[in-house]
Formats: sequence, structure tokens, C-alpha cells
Amino acid sequence: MLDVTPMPAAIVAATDLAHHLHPFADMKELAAGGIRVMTRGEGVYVHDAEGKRYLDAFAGLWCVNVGYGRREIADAVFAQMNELPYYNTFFATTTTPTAQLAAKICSHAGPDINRVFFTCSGSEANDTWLRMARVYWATRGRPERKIVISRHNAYHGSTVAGASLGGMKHMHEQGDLPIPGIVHIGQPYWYGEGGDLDPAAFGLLRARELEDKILELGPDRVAAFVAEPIQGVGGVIVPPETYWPEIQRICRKYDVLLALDEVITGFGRLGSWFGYQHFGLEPDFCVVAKGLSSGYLPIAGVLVSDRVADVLVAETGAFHHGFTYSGHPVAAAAALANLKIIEDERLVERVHDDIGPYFAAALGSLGDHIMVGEVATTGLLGAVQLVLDKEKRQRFSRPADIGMIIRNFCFMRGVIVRAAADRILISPAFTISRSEIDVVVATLREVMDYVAAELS
Ligand code: PXG
Repeated sequence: MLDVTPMPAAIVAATDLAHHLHPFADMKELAAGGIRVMTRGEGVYVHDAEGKRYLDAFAGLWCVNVGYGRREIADAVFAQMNELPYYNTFFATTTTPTAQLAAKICSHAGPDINRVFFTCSGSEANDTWLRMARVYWATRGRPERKIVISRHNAYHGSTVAGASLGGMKHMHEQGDLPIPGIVHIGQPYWYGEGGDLDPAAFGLLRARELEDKILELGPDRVAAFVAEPIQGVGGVIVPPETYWPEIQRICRKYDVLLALDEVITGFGRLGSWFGYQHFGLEPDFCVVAKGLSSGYLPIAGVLVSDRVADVLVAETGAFHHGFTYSGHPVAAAAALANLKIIEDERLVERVHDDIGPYFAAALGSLGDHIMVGEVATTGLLGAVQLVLDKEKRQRFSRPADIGMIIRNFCFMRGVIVRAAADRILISPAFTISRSEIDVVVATLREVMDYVAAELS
């Protein structure tokens, strides 16, 4: 056995803080506040080194969709490691799990998507389709179709292209982003930005910003529009019903490629294999990551529509793009085992027919709370909008603080949720039980009761 010498948690934390730069972290703050060592997980629970157990209502980072401790995935990984731990997919070679995984993904993707390009992360997958979209247009003799339209408050990753496609101001402020050729329009966040309009009218207004932007730039210069079907990091923003049909209409009218970033919504979270099936959309690219392997190993990719792939395959020649670990056989084996669990246990159907509706009703019951402005859910993705004055839809002056307070109190009570400004986000494993959902909702209510009483 490999000697990972056991260490007391305090030593692990000190060693980590001395040598490990964390993502999205103020390292000084982290050092002052301390760091928790997580040690193991089973089902929807994780444990820390002090022996405390948490109900993880966030599936790690929106990804452990089949829950922790799945022996089938570990066994598949072990077997593939012994058989062939690595081989590349560059020089006219492939491996069995890689080929099988590509076919398996396509079997759920619908008739118009039959190819996958593999990457290691969602960020790389966004870089990939961006280059591919420009190559597609160049191949078709339209090299001036280069610009990509995205949205404010979108999240598409942390690479230079991913962060540029994203619409996070604090990310753009670091490292001179966005890069040229990427522009942003408004998001369909009715509660926060809808003003006096009803949701339907606001959804149309925000969708038509896409048309306005295309006309402003000139349709001949626009390559693609990119969006998450439901923004995740941005706050689980479920768009008004009018939004997506109008976006689809506009993309078709101006022949603008539609790239959907389904890193969070892919593989069942919305109660359909892909979010575009839930919303009835026909994307040209679909970015997947997290749920593809339920986070057990890093693997991601871009599903490419026939419309684009047929041109690439027949006319482009080589697409000069790829990663050492594109289609990594061990990660592919993990993903195959994960998808087999989702199929065998009918987890997509479970989210759609059973636990999703239960989750919607349970979380929705918080709508009567004095601190709650709206509850938005689709499948097993949910958000609770915190609000200072419910009637006036008046938000807290420091939204990030109130979200973090609620999140931290839940954490102390053994329930893990995420805060995005003044929205509390929930994205549990598809295997979560009704009684576990009840615990999450009861904890949130208890914490909000306490905070509301303190505030008044
Ligand atoms: N697109 C979307 C929609 C995502 O949610 C990415 C792309 C990037 O994927 P990678 O694999 O490169 O991380 C993501 C990732 C958070 C958090 O704080 C969310 C993500 C990543 C890190 C933190 O909620 N989402």
C-alpha cells in the first residue's frame, strides 16, 4: 500500500496552508479562519477529520450526482488502471472505454448529436468549442464570423477563454479580461433585475438583447451565443418561460451557433439527460463535465451537433487542438461506470418523476418565510432568494454577507449548501432521500428564523 502517512488534522491543515494555493481563495483570510480537512464520504454525507458528519446538499461542487462511496466506479477505475492506465488519442489510436463512452453519451443526446470531443475540465471544453466554432465558420468560407455573445453573471470556467466567456466582473478585473471577440448581454434574472415587468415580458426583453447585439455587431461577424440553460454559479437563475424559445428563434434567424454550457445541468440534474431536452432546444455545442463522472475523476467534453461535426469531418482537415488527457481511459472507465449507475437506477427518471417534484414542494414551502423572496427549482437544482423586504422586493444592502451568514450557520448545523450573493443554492446527489431533503429544508428554516429574529 502507498504510504500516505496519517497526520493529525491540525498538521494537515497547517501543511496545506503552507504549500497549497487554493482556487478562488483569499489565502490570508483562509489562514486566519482555518481550514477543514474532509476525510471520507458515503451516500450524501461527508465526514471531516474531527469526526463530524455533514449532509452535503451541494454534491461536492455540483457534481457528485450518484453520491459518495460508489464501489462500482472504484472497481472500474482499478481494473482499467491495471489493464491500460494511459494511452493517447492523438496518433490514430484510441482505447476501448474512450470509444464506448463517446457512444454512450451520444446515445442519450438525441438524433442530431453524434460526436464528442473530450477534455479534462469544463473550462477546457469551453475553450474547445470556441475554437471549433471559429474553425467551422472559416471552413465554410466565413472567417469573419468570430464574435461570441455571452451574458453577464455567466460562469464558463477559469481559463483565459472560459473566464472571458463568463460574465463575472471580479474575474474580468484580474488578468485583463475579457479577451477581444467576446461580448456580453443581460441575464434573465427576473427577481433581481425585472423591475415592474412581469416575468414573461422580462424574459422576452432579455432574449431580444441578443437580437439587438447581433444587429449592432452585424450578423456576419457573430459566430455563436453561449449560455447555461440555468445559470449555476450566478445563482441558479431559472429563466422565465418566454426566454429560451425566443433565444432559439433568434439564433436560427441569424444563423448564429448555439453553445449550451451544461457542466451543471448535464446528465440528469434537471430531470432530463441534458438541459436542452428539458427546454426543447437544439444546440450546436453542449459542454459537459462534472456529472459525466460524478466528479470521481476529471473528465469533460463538448458534444458537437451533426451540422458542425459534418463540416469539420468532411472539410476542415485536422483541428489542431487537444489535450494529453483527452479521452483518458481511466477517467472514461469511471464515467462509463457512473452512467451505468444512472441508467440502472433510473436516476434521471427519479429526478423527473419523484425526488425532483418532492424537492420542489419541500424547498418551495420556504416561500412563506419572511426572509424569502422567491424559491426557484428545476429537477434537483434549487435556489432560495433572501430578501430584506418581501413586499417591496427589496434586497439586503450587502447581499454577499447575508448569503454567507445563512450558509455558515447551515454548515455549523451539519448541512452544506452554497451561497451566491443573496441566493442559497442547493444541488444534491440524485440519490438523496425525502427525509434527507426534509432535513435540509428544516435546517434552512431554522437558520433563517434565527437570523431574522437577530436582524429584527
Ligand atoms: N461551466 C459551468 C457552467 C460551470 O459551472 C465550468 C464551466 C468550468 O468547469 P471546470 O471543470 O473547469 O471547473 C463550471 C464549473 C462554484 C464553482 O463555486 C463552480 C464551478 C467551478 C468551481 C467553483 O460554485 N463550476
